[in-house]
Amino acid sequence: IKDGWFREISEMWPGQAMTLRVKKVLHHEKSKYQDVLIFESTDHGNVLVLDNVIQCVERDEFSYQEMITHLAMNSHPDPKKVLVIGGGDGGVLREVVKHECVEEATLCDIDEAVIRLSKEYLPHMAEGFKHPKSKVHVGDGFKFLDDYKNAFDVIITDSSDPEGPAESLFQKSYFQLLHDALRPGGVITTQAENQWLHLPLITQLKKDCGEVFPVAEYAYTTIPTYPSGQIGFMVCTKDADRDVKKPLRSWSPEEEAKLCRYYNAEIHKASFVLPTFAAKALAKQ
Ligand code: AAT
Repeated sequence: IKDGWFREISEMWPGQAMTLRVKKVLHHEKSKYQDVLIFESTDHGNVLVLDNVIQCVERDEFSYQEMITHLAMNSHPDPKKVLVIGGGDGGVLREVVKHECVEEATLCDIDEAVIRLSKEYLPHMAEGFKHPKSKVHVGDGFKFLDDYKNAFDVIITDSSDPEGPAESLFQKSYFQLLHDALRPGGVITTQAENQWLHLPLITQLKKDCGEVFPVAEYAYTTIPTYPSGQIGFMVCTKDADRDVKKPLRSWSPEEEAKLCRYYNAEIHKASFVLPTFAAKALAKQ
């Protein structure tokens, strides 16, 4: 923070930086795994920052949390057991439990500080923790998954960027663990970065996922406070005949408008339509 502005400077997006004006620093600590900063911004609500990278901003978080969740949930016919890896703010959990078919939603984040501080400073996201179907485990997602085979219908990896504790969550061996932890017909989504900045990484992710899953597609959402204003997801399933680009289940338009502010059945389909430069790069995989 310099002169009252937070700047998100990182080699992961060279020569550019999102800048937000700070009203007040709410909390700052070094947890066991990362530097955790929470501040109130002048115009965008409260902001969670890990190792100087913006993780969520109250004003636009719903775009990311809804899309990473409902792209997976609505590509499964009847998700009952759901796992979230990362997502310590609780926002994805909040979205998962909107689906009444869910019987159990487990979250595994590596950093207890993120969970503890989100409950205090990001209550609208952390409400996901309060739901009777929610369970929390603090630990490394890679290690956690290794203990589960044939156990979940949907697994959502809401992880930070590959530099830091989330590095292993971008490896091919991780996608194999995800695959094996799914029940037949299971679906995963993972945080899969930005087309403008990380096309080589996305190309690799699509290749790795495509070797593990019979269906592996890239979709994206718009979000002003993530680098370059967009972030993508790998959406994969074990079911070779499933078309994840079309929602298998959907709410009525009235319900949808009550439950979601970004996701709808039309944007589910649209989110897989890529600009030509990205489509070309990914088509090779
Ligand atoms: N919904 C908020 C968006 C995030 S949060 C990423 C979470 O992943 C953090 O809470 C972090 O503690 C957790 N995490 C990191 N590594 C691991 C791991 N190995 N196992 C389990 N959880 C982990 C993502 C923001 C994306 C930013 C885009 N620039």
